[in-house]
Order: sequence, then C-alpha cells, then structure tokens
Amino acid sequence: MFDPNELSIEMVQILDENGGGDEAKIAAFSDDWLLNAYKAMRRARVIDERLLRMQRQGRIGTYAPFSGQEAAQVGSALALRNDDWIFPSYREVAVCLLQGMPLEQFFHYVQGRLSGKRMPDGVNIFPTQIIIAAQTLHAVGCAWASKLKGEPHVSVAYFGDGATSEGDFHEAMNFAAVYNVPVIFFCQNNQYAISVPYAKQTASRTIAQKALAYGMKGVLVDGNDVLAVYETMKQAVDAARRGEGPMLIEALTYRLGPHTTADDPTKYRRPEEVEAWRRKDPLHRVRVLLARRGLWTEAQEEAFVAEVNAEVTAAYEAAIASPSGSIADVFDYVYSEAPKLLAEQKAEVMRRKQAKGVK
Ligand SMILES: Cc1ncc(C[n+]2csc(CCOP(=O)(O)OP(=O)(O)O)c2C)c(N)n1
Repeated sequence: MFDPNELSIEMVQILDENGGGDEAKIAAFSDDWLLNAYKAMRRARVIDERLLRMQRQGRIGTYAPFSGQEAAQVGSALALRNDDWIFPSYREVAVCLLQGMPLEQFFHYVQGRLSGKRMPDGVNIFPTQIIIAAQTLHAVGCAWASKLKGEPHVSVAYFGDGATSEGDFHEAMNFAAVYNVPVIFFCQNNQYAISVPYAKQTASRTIAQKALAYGMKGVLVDGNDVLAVYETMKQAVDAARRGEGPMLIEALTYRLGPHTTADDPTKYRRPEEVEAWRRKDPLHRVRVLLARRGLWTEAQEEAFVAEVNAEVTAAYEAAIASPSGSIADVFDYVYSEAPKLLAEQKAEVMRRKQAKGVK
C-alpha cells in the first residue's frame, strides 16, 4: 500500500529569511550575480507598486499584482536562455520583462490595446493566458515541436496553485511525461486562488508530489529564495535540454497584495498571516546578504528606485502617445472571414458610433 501522508518532500532552500542559510552554497554565487538578481527583483517591485497605483488613478485597467513573488519569477527566469519559450499567466510580469518584453508593451496590454498581446519579433513569449491552466497544454505542444524539429529550446508554463485543479494541467503533465518533451511546469503556489485557500484546493500535502503520478520528477522549492529557485530551475532546464524530460517545480510563495485590483483580500485573509509572510519578503533577505558583502548602500537603493520610476513614467507616456484601439478590433480578429451575425453586429456598432460622432 502507498500512503501519500508518509511521503517526505523536503523544501529546497539556500538563503533563509534572515539572509543566512547554507553558507557554502551562498558563497558560490558571485557578487555580480547577486546584484543583478536583486536589481531585477527591486525593479519588478517598483513597477508592480506603480502599476497598482496607476490602476487606482484610472490610468490602466484591471491589474494582477505580484509583489511577494519576485524571487520565484526572477530566479526562474534567470535560469533560462532568452530563446526559450515562455507561457505566462496574467501574473508573470517580472518573468516577461527579463525575457525581453518591453515595459511599454505591457502598458499597451493593461490599457486594452490590441498591440499589447503581440510580442516584438524574437521575443519568445506567448500571449498572456487568462484561462486558468490552458497555457500548460500550449507549452507542451511547443516543447513537442522543439523536440521534433531538433531545436534546443525549453518551454516553461507558469501557473498558480489553483491551476492544478484544472483538467488541462493533468492532461499536459501526462502528455509531457509520456512523450518526454522539454517542458518545465513552474507552479507559483501563492496559497490562494482568489479567495480559495490551498487546503480547499487540494488534499495533497504538496503540489510537487503530483509529479509522481505521471512518472515525472517534482521539486518543492522556497519560492521566496531567489538562489534556491535559480539553482532548482537551472537543474530542471539543463536536464530538459539534455533530453531528460519534463519537471514540475512548486515554488512556495505568497501573494502579498490582492488577487487583482478588483479583489479585497481582507475578506479572506487574517492580517497576522500577511504580516508573517512580509517577514519572509524575498527582497529583504538578498538585501541583507548584499549588505554583508558591502555591495549595496541606502544611497544606491534610492538612486536605483528613482531610475526605475523614471523608466515607468517614460514607458507609460510612450504607450499613451501611440494610437489607441478601436471598437472594431473586438470584431476583427476572431475569424479570418466574419460570420454574417458578427458582420451585422459590427456594422451596427459602427453606425451607432458614427451617429454619436465618436471615432
Ligand atoms: C478556466 C477558468 N476558470 C476560472 C477563471 C477565473 N479565475 C481567474 S483567476 C482565478 C484564480 C487562479 O488561481 P491560481 O491558479 O492559484 O493563480 P493565481 O491567481 O493565484 O496566480 C480564477 C478562478 C478563469 N480565468 N479561467
């Protein structure tokens, strides 16, 4: 008999919440690597906080903040090559920025412009997926194509804990393992699917252990430890590139803010819980480590934050200066030839717009 409660899955951690931990492994990370990772996380946090404020000011539409999840996103993205394929959900802004998405492009997306979903040529990021878990199947298909064509790319599906309850996730896992394709399933377990807590999502102790049923390797990693996430992801990506098959990574983390700007998390989370996770902030521990090595001062922090704020303002201004979308876009890009009903609806909307004198 097999008792899942007897499974012992240890969480990979290198840098603990106080900036200490496995000193031998920490020493293997160079000053440059640490500074680069910290700047990517700080940049992401500043961008996230600005976007949240911009939504409140009515400058952008609904937004899904990711503060608290920077280490999971930055650590995993730093382990990739920039020609690997990314299949993001709506929360992976830090991953997309590191993989080459221009910040202005993201403003197009959150302002509802058609151009927002189309990445520049050479940026291997699929359009943001809103349908929970659907991108897991797309990633497997892409990885299978890479394998058949003999290309060296790895595909990565990013998703949350809630996505593991969808059929798509299980179909994707099964197919990936059977066909041994170079795909990584990267689950950011931020412990809530909107208001649904982990305990109501699954009876499995970990998400990582779900890999077992598919004959795939699974790993649980401290998602707030950028060093451990990087190391884990690097091993997974290198193995997939060598043809050793897919892997499921569960990065245990916490969403510090609301699910989206339309959500009020105080309705379903206790303040003490949020406070406990604030003490595990992924940026804080790296900052402590940088200070220990004498690499980063308060003045450098201030200058860097000002630089990112200027970058955000410039990207926003460039986006609003570009042509905005039209209501016609809603009708034009679903079918190559519009069915009769859709064509009639479009004609009516355009007639009404003209009657009102709007463009
Ligand atoms: C198939 C599907 N069902 C329901 C929704 C509505 N919905 C949007 S976000 C969300 C929660 C997803 O939670 P999780 O997968 O844990 O990701 P997180 O938002 O925490 O990053 C749900 C149910 C959806 N977008 N798609």
